[in-house]
Amino acid sequence: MNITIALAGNPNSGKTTLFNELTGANQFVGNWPGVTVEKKEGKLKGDISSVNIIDLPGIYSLSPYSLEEIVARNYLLDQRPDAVINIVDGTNLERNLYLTTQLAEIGIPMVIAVNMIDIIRKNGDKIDIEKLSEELGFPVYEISALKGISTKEVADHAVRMAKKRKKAMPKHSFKGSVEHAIAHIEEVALHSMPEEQQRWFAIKLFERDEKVYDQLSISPELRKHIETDIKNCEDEMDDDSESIITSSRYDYITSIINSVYSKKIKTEYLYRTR
Ligand code: BGO
Repeated sequence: MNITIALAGNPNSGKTTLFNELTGANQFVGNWPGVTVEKKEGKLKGDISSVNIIDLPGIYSLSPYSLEEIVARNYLLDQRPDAVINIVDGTNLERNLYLTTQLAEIGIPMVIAVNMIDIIRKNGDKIDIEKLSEELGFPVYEISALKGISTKEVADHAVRMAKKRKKAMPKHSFKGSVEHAIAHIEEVALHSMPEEQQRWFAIKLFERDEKVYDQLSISPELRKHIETDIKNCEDEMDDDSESIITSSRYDYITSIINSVYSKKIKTEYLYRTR
C-alpha cells in the first residue's frame, strides 16, 4: 500500500529539519505545478513499505492570500494525502496553533508534532502534552527535529493513522449561532460532499472565501440564502464573519495555552518578592 504523508507548518517551525530527519538522502526537489514554489518529496527512511513524505510550503493559515497558502491548501484539498504531520514551534504556540485549528477542519488524519522541545526543556518550561491532545482532539508528540527526539514515533503514528484511514474531527466549536449557520450551510450547499470534508468548506463559505464560492459553483440564489445566515450572525455579534471566525480561533488557542503551558518561575523573581 502506497501512503502519502504531508508535512504542514509555519515557516521556521522546523519543517525542513524534520523532513531531512525523516527522509535522509531519499529526496527529490522540484517545483509545484505552474508556480515557482519549491516542492520537496522524499521516502520515509528505513521503511519497508512505500511511504512518501511531501513537504508543503511554510504557511500561517489556509487563507488564499499568498502563493504558498494557495499551493498548500490546493494540495491538501484536491490531492488529500493519507495523513498530515502538523509541525508546531512549541516556543511560539499561539501563532502556530492558529494553522492547527484550520488543518483540523479538513478531515484528514493528523498528528501534531510540537517541535523545539529541547529549547522548552532547557528553559525549564513544560507543556502538558496529554491535555493538549485532549483539547485539540488529535494525537500530540513533543519532538526535537534537530536532535532527533521522537521524530520516528511521530512518523510511525502518522503511518498507522493513514493505514486505518481514521477520519478526523476537530474538538473546537464556534459560538452557538455560528455553529448553527455552519450546520445550515453544510445542509444546503455541501450535503453531497463526504461528511468529514464539509466543515472546512462550510466555514470558508461563512467567511465569504471567493475562491471556494467559485470552486463549488455556488449559484446566486444559493448564495443569497447563505448570506442570510451570515448576516444574522454578523448582526448578532456586531462583527464581520471573517473576524468572528478569527477571534474565536484565538480565544480557543489562548484558553488551551493557559491550561497546558507552564512557564518556569524565575528564581530571581522569587528572591525579589520575599
Ligand atoms: C537555523 N530544536 C532547535 N533547537 N532548533 C531547531 C529544531 C529543534 O528541534 N528544529 C529546527 N530547528 P527549519 P522551516 C539556525 O537554521 O527546519 C532550527 O522554515 C541558523 N541557521 O536548525 O529551517 C533549525 O523549514 C543559525 O535554525 O524551519 C533552523 O520550517 C542560528 O530552527 C530553524 C540558529 O528550522 C528553522 C538557527 C543559519
